[in-house]
Amino acid sequence: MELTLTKPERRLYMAFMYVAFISLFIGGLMGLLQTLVRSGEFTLPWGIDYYQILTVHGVILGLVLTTFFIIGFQYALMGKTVGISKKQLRWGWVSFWVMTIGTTTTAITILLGKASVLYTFYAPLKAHPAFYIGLALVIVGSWIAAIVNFRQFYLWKKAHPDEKSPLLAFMVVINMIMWFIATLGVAAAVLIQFIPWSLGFTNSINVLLSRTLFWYFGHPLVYFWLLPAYMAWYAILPKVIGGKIFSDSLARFSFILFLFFSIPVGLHHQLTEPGLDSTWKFIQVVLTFMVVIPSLMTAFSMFATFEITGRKKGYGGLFGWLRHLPWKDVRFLAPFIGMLAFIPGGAGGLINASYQVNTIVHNTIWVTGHFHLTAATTVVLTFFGISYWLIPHLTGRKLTKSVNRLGIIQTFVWTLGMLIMSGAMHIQGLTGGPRRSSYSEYGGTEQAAEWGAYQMAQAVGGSILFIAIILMVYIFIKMAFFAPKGDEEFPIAQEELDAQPTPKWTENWKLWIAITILLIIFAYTVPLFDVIQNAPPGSVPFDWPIGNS
Ligand code: HAS
Ligand code: CU
Repeated sequence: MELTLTKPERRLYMAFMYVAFISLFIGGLMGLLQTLVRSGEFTLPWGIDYYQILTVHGVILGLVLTTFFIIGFQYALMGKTVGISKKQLRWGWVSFWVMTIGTTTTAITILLGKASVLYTFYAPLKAHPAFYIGLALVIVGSWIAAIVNFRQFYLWKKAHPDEKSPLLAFMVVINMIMWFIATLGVAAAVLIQFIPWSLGFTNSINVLLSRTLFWYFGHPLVYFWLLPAYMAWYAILPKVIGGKIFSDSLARFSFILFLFFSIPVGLHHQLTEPGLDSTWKFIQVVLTFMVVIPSLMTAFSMFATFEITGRKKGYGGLFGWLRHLPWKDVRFLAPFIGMLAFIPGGAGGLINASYQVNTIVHNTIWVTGHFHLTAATTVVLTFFGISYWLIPHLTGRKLTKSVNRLGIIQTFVWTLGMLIMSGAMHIQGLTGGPRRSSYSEYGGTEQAAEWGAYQMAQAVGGSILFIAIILMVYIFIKMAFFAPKGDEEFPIAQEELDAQPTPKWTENWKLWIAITILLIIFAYTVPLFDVIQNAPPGSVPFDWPIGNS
């Protein structure tokens, strides 16, 4: 059963989208500037610091664009499948404003040059207290959204005692449980460590503890981005291509596995860090390979959906089914290219996670290449794919042929830019090129010319990407304000009529949360205990110089 979104609802969901697309523009502009600086051909004007724009880029795209888009999209999915009450809607607005005030506070500190600490805000880099307070508000706002979603789901379950929950609502709840448990780590670091330290109440900070708490959150953060894309792949794309959901149970089971294995793996970002025992690093490496499984299940499920739908339409042969796919429909094309990008993107992830191999790529610009394939291509192209129907649906307009065509061009421009930029990053990373660095020269060695070429390629890719961003912002404005009035479909796929019923155990929430917590306790108790117990006295009692300021 699908519900109709009311006018007040649509306004709330659109509010999140406005912030998301404004962020896309600002963050994308910073990305362009970064690649230009790294090319060695351009110096930032007005004394602006490289690390300042790098911080804007990471925070605005990695944390703000994603969180706003995801929470807005998830609210829309919940409104469509289980409904939202007037009271919940009010709390929805509270979540929006708390997040927006937090974002603004953080943004101001970065723009004033008081928080050039990058999106990971590693201590001993120190920002103005308002930076951390703003971040804390964004997290609190997202918690309010999580609680609203849980409540929506709970009330629906109570009203429909013997029915299975709508798949998309189930997925949203999983993602928000994961997010809630994960953000406890970063909230602890911010509230207990960073805020007192930046206010001057304490004059030292346990660096390793803060980084460990950050990555306890940082890995599930990337799955918090990925899962909404998977929601669209599992439950929306089949409708767009004229098919059915491949397997409701498989989709639910893969999300449950994501809940279990997304969190107890953060140490794979700290494999080269001293002070953490290698046994526990190894254990988390093994758990990281566990979290690959639900992605492989997803790949399998996507192929199956495409093939079954194609055969039903009468396309035979080994690859005949590829031909039936609606290549000219941007709602399909953009996410599909996202999937393609995830093949090398995921493979790169496996390389990163392979413990010793990590020493080759860690802290090189290879990692930047990796997350521009996964986050900035797989996830972002899927989010764009969603926007092409969601924005007009929310504003009561139509996705016109010409916007569709522009969207296809946008998708290709984006893909081309990312191929060039991310490809050059991967290669330069393998030759040791550092990440998080404005270095554009490598003093007098034979690598100078080679790196110069890669960095030039990154600037070319970055410029192409910026054109794609301008196109996307234009498309957004068009769909939000100028497209002809009409009713754009909110595509939600159905199961086959003769599908096997989904087993009841998939909704054993208490058990899923208990297993999740047990796995976290198992993976993190000893490492955290070590880090606290063996902290050097008075870890870092000075202000770290930031950038070249
Ligand atoms: Fe990662 C670093 C390991 C996935 C994002 N990652 C990062 C950072 C970010 C990030 C932002 O182990 C940098 C953080 C920082 O600032 O330091 N990553 C992995 C692994 C996976 C993975 C094992 N990462 C992601 C995703 C991200 C993301 C998803 C964002 C959305 N990553 C690492 C590690 C590091 C790391 C280390 C630390 C590196 C270091 O040293 O600092 C896995 O989840 C990947 C599994 C995925 C697959 C692919 C399945 C393919 C599918 C597509 C099917 C295609 C179809 C179409 C159906 C195995 C589902 C086909 C059609 C045809 C016609 C062919
Ligand atoms: Cu990770």
